[in-house]
Amino acid sequence: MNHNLYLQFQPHFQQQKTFIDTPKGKVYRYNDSQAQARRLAGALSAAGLTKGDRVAVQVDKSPEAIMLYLACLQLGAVYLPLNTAYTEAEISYFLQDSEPALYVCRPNAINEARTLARQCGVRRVESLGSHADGSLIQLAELAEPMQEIADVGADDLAAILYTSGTTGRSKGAMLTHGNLASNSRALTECWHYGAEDHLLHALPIFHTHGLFVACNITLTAGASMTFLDKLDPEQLLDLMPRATVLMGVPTFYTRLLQSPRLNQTTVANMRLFVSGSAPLLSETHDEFKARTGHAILERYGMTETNMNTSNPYHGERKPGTVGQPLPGTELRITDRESGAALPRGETGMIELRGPNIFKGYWRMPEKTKAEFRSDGFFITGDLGRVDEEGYLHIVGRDKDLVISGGYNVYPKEIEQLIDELPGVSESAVIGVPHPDLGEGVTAVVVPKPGATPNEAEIRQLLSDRLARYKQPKHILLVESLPRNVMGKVQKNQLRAQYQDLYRAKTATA
Ligand code: MLC
Ligand code: AMP
Repeated sequence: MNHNLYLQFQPHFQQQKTFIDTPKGKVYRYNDSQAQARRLAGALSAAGLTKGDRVAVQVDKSPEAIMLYLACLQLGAVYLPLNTAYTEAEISYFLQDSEPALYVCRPNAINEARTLARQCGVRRVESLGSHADGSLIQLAELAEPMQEIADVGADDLAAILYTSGTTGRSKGAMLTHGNLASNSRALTECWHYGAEDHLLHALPIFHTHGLFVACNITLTAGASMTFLDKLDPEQLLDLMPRATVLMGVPTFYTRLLQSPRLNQTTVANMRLFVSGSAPLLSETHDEFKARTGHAILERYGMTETNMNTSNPYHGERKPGTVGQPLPGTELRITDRESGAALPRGETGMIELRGPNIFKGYWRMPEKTKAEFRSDGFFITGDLGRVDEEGYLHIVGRDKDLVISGGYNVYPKEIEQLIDELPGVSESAVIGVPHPDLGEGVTAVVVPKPGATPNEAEIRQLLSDRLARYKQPKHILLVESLPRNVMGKVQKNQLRAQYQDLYRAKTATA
């Protein structure tokens, strides 16, 4: 049996109905989108790509990028989207690690991309722009549309998504056709997603949330969506009268709440607001409910696991919780060290098992092994407890991770770079409460005796090596870092000490 995720979307591809539209009124119908995806698959195939080949993609958000994703599925190639904010230094690592057969970049970056690809041993580079432009589109115009759909097993790779690690080295999470297909079916069912739904899509399409949750369930249900380049709350409010669903990270909701236009009338046509990727504050949930009458539905996911739990569509959506396991997903809370299951109500490590859980980290068998229990449960690194009604409360993280505006930032990666500066003795990067982004990346730096590194110098060092969103919003110079008796830096203490750093500042500090 062919388990290609593409087959789950195929029933809708004959239709003339809208798949994606844009605020400027451009419409991409299902049948036309499939035709373009087939031409792209034909172009990839003519270029020699075949099942299992990686296609690394760093392009601006566009419907054509989704068609490229569909083309990769059809061909059985492995789609590997990259954050548009990544610098050349970061991309270089991903290209070397994943060894793609093709690197697709933005048209205006083609020359630098070719040089980089050559250095990384990637033989082919094409471009794709956000105005249906780029060399890949030209190739597709000349290509023989591909008709056949690659025969893949449920366990074959559909995508690799890189996620930073606590060691500072990014890991490629291998997601299979079975992972993506099962998760989008579960979400479609749980959120009552149907062909009549219209999603406001303002998330990036290089992460699980904007690509797999948003696009895969739209495609599974045969629904439609408006693609917005980025979050613009006023634009969202303009479009709400003709939409039914919004998916966002918590920053979407805190920013929407700042607009006086957010009220019951503006949202009258909407049936569902979904939040995830970072904790939604109970106050945000309550304030949104008071203003609009809608209880935001919070769910919990991870790059490695897709979506795991969700508050119910019908029934109570409890603020501060991420709901119950999705159908087919098993959840348990364990003792962090021993792995023994804990009784309900106790706080411990969140572990998960099910068809949604990834296959492992790309070419990192040891790391993969370390994050799974012998009975197949994945150790998330998130700490939580399950209440008497079966709702999961995420109470913290065992991993050293900052989530800023829904993007994961691993302190180790930044600390390693800062520590390279000759005048720096050591550093600790922490996340502290930020009114707009949830957590603000903050660097606490200890200069070497007699040295006087300044903030500008540190910023300069980071500027072309780290994506902008990873760069500290604040750099604090201190004499020493607090340590426990074992010599370990006490980040909790630092977080407590600087908890009001951004509170007094403006929302965009
Ligand atoms: C942008 N900037 C950020 C940032 N986003 N800084 C810190 N954290 C962020 N998240 C910086 C830019 O570099 C720029 O810096 C300045 O802020 C303004 O940029 P912008 O492009 O205008 O930002 P904006 O459009 O306002 O974006 C903020 C945002 C966006 C929160 C809307 O970051 C976003 O869409 N986040 C969603 C991330 C996401 O999709 N996560 C899902 C991961 S999947 P400067 O200095 O140049 O001005 C996952 C699994 C799951 O977690 O469960 O879903
Ligand atoms: P990522 O690796 O980008 O997929 O981020 C996954 C992490 O985001 C999880 O391990 C959680 O720590 C966090 N996360 C996702 N959804 C939620 C949520 N609803 N509440 C709290 N944390 C969340």
